[in-house]
Amino acid sequence: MIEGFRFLPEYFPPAAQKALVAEILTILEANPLYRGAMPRTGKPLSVRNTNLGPLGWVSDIKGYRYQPTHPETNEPWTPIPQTLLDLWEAVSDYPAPPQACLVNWYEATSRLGLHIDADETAKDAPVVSVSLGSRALFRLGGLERSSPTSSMRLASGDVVVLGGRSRRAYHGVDRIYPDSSTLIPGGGRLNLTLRRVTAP
Ligand code: MD3
Ligand code: FE
Repeated sequence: MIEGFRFLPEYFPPAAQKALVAEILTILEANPLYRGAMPRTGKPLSVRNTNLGPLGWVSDIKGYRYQPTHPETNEPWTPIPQTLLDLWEAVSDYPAPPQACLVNWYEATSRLGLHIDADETAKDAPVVSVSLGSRALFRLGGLERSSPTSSMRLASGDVVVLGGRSRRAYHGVDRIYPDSSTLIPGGGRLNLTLRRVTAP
């Protein structure tokens, strides 16, 4: 496995997962999921998303960027919950708090093609990911699109820390296992990624 990748299975026990899902579902009322689009083509993304924190990652026909407000409500994003700030503090080994929490919502047929995360200027900060709900088949490669990849299932409560070289690695989600969890009413998968966008 590529240097800097840390897998923390079942970091959140079931009761903590339930509390976190409840908190996120409440937040989604004022901070709704929306469907972004691919830069240039405007093709709709397979995954709906929203953000928490002072900055949020947005993708539309004009490009990828971080911005302080929700693109549909034009309101500031809701602050990042304390549980997630505590997680960052515990696992990131980074001297400043995260500025963005991207919330990705996967339905049964959603997928996320192989990509790198390159829109953050704090290049030495890790990304910390939390999976909730249905399991996903996650694929992690290397620094080039042609690098060999390996696959693993991410289950509810799992945390992944992407530091070091893994931060620049290609990765994606090949599929969701829709009936693998009852955590989220109606099924589905939530992935939360904590990010530092600018150097402190
Ligand atoms: C490896 N999310 O939000 S989580 C993303 O399950 C993203 O929603 C996936 O890729 C998801 O950009 C994967 C694990 C993850 C997150 C960020 C990474 C792996 C990563 C950044 C760099 C390298
Ligand atoms: Fe990514």
